[in-house]
Amino acid sequence: MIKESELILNPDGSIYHLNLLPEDIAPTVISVGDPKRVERISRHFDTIEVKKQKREFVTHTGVLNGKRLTVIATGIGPDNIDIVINELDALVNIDLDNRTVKEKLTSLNIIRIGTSGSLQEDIPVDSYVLAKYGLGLDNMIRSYDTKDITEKDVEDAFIEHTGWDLAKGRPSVIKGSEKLLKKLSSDKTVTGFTATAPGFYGPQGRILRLALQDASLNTKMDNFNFNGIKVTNLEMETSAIYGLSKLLGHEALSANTIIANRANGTFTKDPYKSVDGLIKYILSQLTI
Ligand code: R1P
Repeated sequence: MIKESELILNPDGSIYHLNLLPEDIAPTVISVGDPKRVERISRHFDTIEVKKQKREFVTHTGVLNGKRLTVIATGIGPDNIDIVINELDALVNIDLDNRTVKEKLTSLNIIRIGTSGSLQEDIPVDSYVLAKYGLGLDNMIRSYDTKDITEKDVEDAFIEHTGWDLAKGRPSVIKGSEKLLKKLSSDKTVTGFTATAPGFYGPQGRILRLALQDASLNTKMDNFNFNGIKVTNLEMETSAIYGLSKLLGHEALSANTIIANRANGTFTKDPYKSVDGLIKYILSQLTI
């Protein structure tokens, strides 16, 4: 039995941060960073049956073309992903009344629809990058036992190529869902290797007033190549989603629209249009 201090429930029996009951979520969950993006997705649904929120964790569940879908906002960063993926998993795989892990486990499909910066000049703004791999620079996943889920040879090559300072933790390389990558890929998408940073400024090489620990890291990242695998883009959630999903037995795939190209300094003309394009694309691929 999992103690009250470890599996925290609200007075109505819902899970602590997400404020959701098991029946509130669908087998396919779309995660987004921005809470306002939830409505931009659920407006396409034919019906919406659940609208709940606590803090930045806004959730809508409904049906589109006969398929039940949940869309949930994670807010920004890998620390929030730890909360969202663990609590989504608890909703399907822990009996909340008995506080015990269910015998028959459920695997969710988790698809991130996010925004990101490209590191490669040839991946221009408004491209849709589907991450075959996530590169975790954030270390969140290292609180768990990761020995069976990481691509250690790629990690070692990245550490050596960049001269990575291990005082920042050990980068992790984790593969996304092949099944979802196949389902969501088309001639409109780029298959990528998405790096997840633990912050927006220094951790992504942006300088406002503070000097960086390694000012040439982004350049070294963009010319890292392991057997044809190049780091395509930088954001703040993908690798954490991949790590926890893999450990818990869920299928996860991250789709990001490129709103900034860090290699040539360009920014999309219209970020909302860029995001809406990716939303429509993913919804249509999911409900074919
Ligand atoms: C930073 O501005 C935020 O935008 C990106 C980053 O991953 C980070 O969460 O994604 P979202 O647009 O999904 O939030």
